[in-house]
Amino acid sequence: MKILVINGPNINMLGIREPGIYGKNTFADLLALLEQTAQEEGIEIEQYQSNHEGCLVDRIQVAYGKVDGIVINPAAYTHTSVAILDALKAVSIPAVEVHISDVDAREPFRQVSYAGLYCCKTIKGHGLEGYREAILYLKNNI
Ligand code: CA2
Repeated sequence: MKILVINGPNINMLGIREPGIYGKNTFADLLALLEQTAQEEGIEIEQYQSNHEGCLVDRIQVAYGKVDGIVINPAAYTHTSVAILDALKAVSIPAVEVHISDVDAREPFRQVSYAGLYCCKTIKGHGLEGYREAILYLKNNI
């Protein structure tokens, strides 16, 4: 089984500011968690992070026919990107949306998710652990 984990803009800056919202963990900690999860679960996990909407769309398209599931945190593009929603629909790969923070408890604009309209599950407010939960969900449900 192969899972692609996609992260949007500024996720690579985790741990640098706003620890009250996103926690103290860094992007390197997230990469370590993904590696550990892959080993423990005996699955292949590839990760991709970009600050650019079109690059995220391109990466989703490249996954067509090549991965079994997608875990995606589109970050700020969650709330704006019809292009990412359309890319997910186009490749039709089972996907789970992850948000590190509890977006429902934040500004109203963060309570809209375009990617979430496609995803079969959304995990929010569980910190980095949410990525592990999303991977396990895909492993057990696809
Ligand atoms: O909670 C999440 O995972 C978010 O997707 C994170 C995004 C935010 O725009 C979404 O509304 C919710 C932000 C990514 C990280 O942004 C940083 C901001 C300051 C310092 C470090 C990272």
